[in-house]
Amino acid sequence: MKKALITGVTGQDGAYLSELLLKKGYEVHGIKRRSSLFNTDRIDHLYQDPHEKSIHFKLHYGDLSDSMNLSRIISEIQPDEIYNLGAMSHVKVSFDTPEYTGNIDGLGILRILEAVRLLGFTRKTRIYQASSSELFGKVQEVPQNENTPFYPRSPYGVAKLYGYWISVNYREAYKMFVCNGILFNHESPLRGETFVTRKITRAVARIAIGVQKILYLGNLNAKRDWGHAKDYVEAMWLMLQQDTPEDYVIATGVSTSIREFVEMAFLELGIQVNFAGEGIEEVGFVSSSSNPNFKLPKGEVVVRIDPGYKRLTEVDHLIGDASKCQKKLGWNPRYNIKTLVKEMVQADLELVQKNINMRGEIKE
Ligand code: NDP
Ligand code: GDR
Repeated sequence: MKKALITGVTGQDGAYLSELLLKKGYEVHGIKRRSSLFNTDRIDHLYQDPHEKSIHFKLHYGDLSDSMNLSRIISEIQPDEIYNLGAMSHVKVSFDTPEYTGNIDGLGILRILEAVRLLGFTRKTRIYQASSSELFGKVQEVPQNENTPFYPRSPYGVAKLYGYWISVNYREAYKMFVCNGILFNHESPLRGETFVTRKITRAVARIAIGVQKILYLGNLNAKRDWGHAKDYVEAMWLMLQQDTPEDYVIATGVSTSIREFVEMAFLELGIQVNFAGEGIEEVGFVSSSSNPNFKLPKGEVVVRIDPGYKRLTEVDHLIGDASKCQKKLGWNPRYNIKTLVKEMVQADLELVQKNINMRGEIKE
């Protein structure tokens, strides 16, 4: 039975990857941070009572800032594969916590690489590093592929740049099996609520039900290549099953603006939203509402701009060319932007409806 270790197991990708590896018959170990509240919502359905005899899913306390903790866990498990998904993953927040972001997102993978090397597992353990389309940052060419020059635009992007290159360096210097997955944005109903897609789908559901009035957003012009996390974790696994370690861009090849995403999400509930005005005066308003369950008055303003959500340096346009991965790994996404939006809006609607009590109040 193969053993995998996942950092960031409590995150969106950690949850989907755990499910995938368990289905494939792996023994899965995850590193979770100690927190004052439960932080395992996304993986609670995978939990197995540690008192049972044959357990295939185990959690270990740890942190990417703690080399000794990582070394001990790796030495105990002796994993065949390590997926380094742990990160301070919010681009805007990285401007507020640049040093911490550098420590975790940049040096975290170095600590893992060194632990594997010093423990003598360089031939045994294969490593996946969660690199990002944020490496491309300022648009140099469209679409972006494995040869597009990097130009990160945030402390997050710069930290991930270190993570990318140190992974390449250990592969070349020590002949370790390390792959960078340069993944474009991928979303799902498990996406954190402060990333823009989830913020939108959650707000759309709440506005439709009547428990929220306005969705405040920053830059509506940015374009992203959005895929589904379920598809993307499969690509991570495929990278580690090849004969040679390489880096791969994972993307859908379709980009959508934030404004278009908002329109699509409202439309999923039969609400047509149009935009008018410019800059921080721009608003999104209801132009028609066809679903009798979600009747919103025509002309009602439901989207406004809050400049506080804008970034000091923005990444304007990301669209990936995943032809290498399609050719070499045989990977193709099952979801497209329409099916992604549909699944996210419907999941958030269900969640809001479930959380409304008999008196019509919402419990968060
Ligand atoms: P999430 O934010 O959902 O999950 C991040 C995970 O990292 C959480 O489990 C979090 O734990 C954990 N973590 C944070 N800080 C530490 C730390 N100091 N030590 C150990 N673990 C820590 O991110 P995603 O699942 O969306 O992304 C997974 C990885 O892929 C990240 O590295 C991200 O940067 C990268 N990436 C993501 C893309 C995307 O579109 N989703 C695209 C490209 C790259 P906790 O639950 O306790 O906060
Ligand atoms: P991103 O994702 O920065 O691409 O990083 P995010 O969803 O945060 O932003 C996407 C775009 O939306 C614009 N935007 C807003 N963003 C947020 N969060 N909140 C808002 O209110 C808002 N309004 C407009 C942003 O300016 C941006 O242009 C994600 C993360 O998962 C990273 O970890 C990962 O590496 C990259 O995707 C690929």
